[in-house]
Amino acid sequence: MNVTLLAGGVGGARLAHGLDLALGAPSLTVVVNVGDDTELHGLAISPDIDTVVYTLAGLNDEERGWGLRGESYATLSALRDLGEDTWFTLGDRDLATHIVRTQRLHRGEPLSAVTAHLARAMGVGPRVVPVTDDHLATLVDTPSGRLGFQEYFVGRQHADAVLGLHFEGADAARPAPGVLDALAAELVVLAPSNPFLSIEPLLAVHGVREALATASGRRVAVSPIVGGQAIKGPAAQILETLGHEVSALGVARIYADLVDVMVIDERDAGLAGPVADLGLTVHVTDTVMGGPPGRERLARELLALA
Ligand code: GDP
Ligand code: FO1
Ligand code: CA
Repeated sequence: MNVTLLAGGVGGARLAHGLDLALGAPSLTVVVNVGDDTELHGLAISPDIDTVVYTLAGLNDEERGWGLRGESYATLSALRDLGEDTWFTLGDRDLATHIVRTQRLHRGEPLSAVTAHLARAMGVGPRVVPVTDDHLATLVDTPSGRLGFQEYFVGRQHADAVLGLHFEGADAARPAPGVLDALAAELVVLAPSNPFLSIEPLLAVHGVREALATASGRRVAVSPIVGGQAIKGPAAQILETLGHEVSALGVARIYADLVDVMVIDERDAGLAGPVADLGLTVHVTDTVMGGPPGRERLARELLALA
């Protein structure tokens, strides 16, 4: 069975890993958000792509969710001594990824080709594809004004209220090669990623929302909200400030026109009725992915829904 996962960082990467274990690499395509991408120290950084690739390679730092396990920070410390801003923690080995990416982009390679090269070099089997090769940057409107994504998320620790989001470049951005084809898979899964910061920017790329809305395969979304809370990050706060219910039902309402099945956590079993009333099939299970066995189990349940 061909399966496509739409993914942000941590929530996306965990489920990608589960699907890789359950399915075997050649049948899996992971389409990844690039709205978080930024440039620092002259280097092109793609945090969600790297989180997915490092996780599939078994190299990621599980505790933090981003970056490589067992990192050292000698280069960052030297950059600080040279007067550079070092608020964004780049490890020595992680920097090698950014150097290779930057060098290949400067040579004219599209991000999708660079990502395929890096994934292959790290022994990753599934196809990992940025949603677009074009410029797409998430900007966050807050009471303090419009902030760049990493300034909001890392620089200010996502403490500002989110009043709105703007996806710079979305009007002109075209899906990367293979993205629209991947949406024709027998099973398309929306990862339990942040609906506003990870999934919305994917859908904002020209043709992606339409392709998902009319896809002939089974379309399944997994709620990132469990028991009224996000497992990590600002998803719950953003649901609230943007006027949505802070629950798996609030998420289901956002996805109702795009998916057939909503997977909610067993802690939220009481919401199964209201979610079904949206016209969705509801699957209730333990959606909290700890280690590899939990990820694989959830992935197998999703495959059975196709
Ligand atoms: P980011 O780009 O690193 O912020 O990661 P994503 O957008 O892919 O995922 C963040 C969301 O994933 C958060 O809202 C979390 O609540 C959710 N999440 C993380 N791990 C899990 C999990 O094991 N199960 C579920 N249901 N949601 C998760
Ligand atoms: N997230 C942080 O909260 N603090 C950091 O210092 C940080 C560094 C970092 C370096 C490389 C990388 O690929 C990701 C990094 N992240 C960091 C995560 C990144 O900001 C993500 O965009 C967020 O986690 C949201 O997805
Ligand atoms: Ca992200």
